[in-house]
Amino acid sequence: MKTAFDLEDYLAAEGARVESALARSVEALHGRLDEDVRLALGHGVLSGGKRIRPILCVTAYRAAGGTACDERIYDLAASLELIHAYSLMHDDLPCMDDAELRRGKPTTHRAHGEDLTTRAGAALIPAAALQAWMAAEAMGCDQATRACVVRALMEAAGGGGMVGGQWLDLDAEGRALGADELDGLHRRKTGALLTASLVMGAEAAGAPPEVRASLQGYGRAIGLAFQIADDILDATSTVEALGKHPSDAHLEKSTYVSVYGLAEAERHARAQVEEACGVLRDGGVEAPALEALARFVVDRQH
Ligand code: GRG
Repeated sequence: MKTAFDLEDYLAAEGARVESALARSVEALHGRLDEDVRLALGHGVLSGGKRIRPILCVTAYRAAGGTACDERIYDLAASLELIHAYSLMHDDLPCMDDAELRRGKPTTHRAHGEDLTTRAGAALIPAAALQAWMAAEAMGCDQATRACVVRALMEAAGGGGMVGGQWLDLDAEGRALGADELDGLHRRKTGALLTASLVMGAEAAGAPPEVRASLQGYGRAIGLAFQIADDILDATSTVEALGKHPSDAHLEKSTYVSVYGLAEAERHARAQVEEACGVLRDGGVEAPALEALARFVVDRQH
């Protein structure tokens, strides 16, 4: 049934533009990396996925009044996906989750080997920073805005964000975490990059501080909701639907399901979605697409 905002169409259209931007990113590395490293990188970057981070970035950009609708905003948004891709490639390595499947396909190291996957993942970090800088420059953002955009991306990717969260996660294997510890870990590991998606869109659009703050608050709330949904799917879904093997129980991880139970975890995720939409409304940000995306974060099947 069609609703006022057709999220399915939106995800398909935006996802296609993100795919084109990612193909440009991989192509731009031609001649700058050994070709076998670039092919491994291409496997990690172009093997599917929901592309939720760049879609959130572009959507936030528009909600904040941004008007560039051409390739440049998608190039900026795709820099987030380059960081996300590297994190999954490294997370799947034998020294971490040792995963064989990702998005229904062999993981990058299963297809290209550990050495090339490690190198390709590392190459993606500076490539993402450079791409964000150059895309913001092409969009006509001034130097201060370009610096804000790249800083948001790198801070979210770094020790105070995703890498720090992953570190805490590895450290916590086999240990029972409390609710606050779990939130702290996932605000960094998963939430930071999702929040940066919104912040980068807002910065690139030159949003006033209250709109930026509202989009950031929305990002923080859906960041947590996204991880709770991820834990629920890991506990309840199938390899076929997820395109990967559930791993939390096998790695003896504390999750939102192990800490709260299934029903309470679902309630907690939905409360975060309501919080996200409330923050938008309170900030005067009128964005049906962002409200629909918040609901998608918890309603998704993979
Ligand atoms: C060595 C300490 C250290 C860090 C390296 C590996 C790494 C950096 C970070 C891992 C971070 C990580 C795996 C976060 C998971 C976030 C998450 C919920 C991923 C799933 O995202 P989706 O559902 O995936 O958007 P798709 O496939 O749709 O792109």
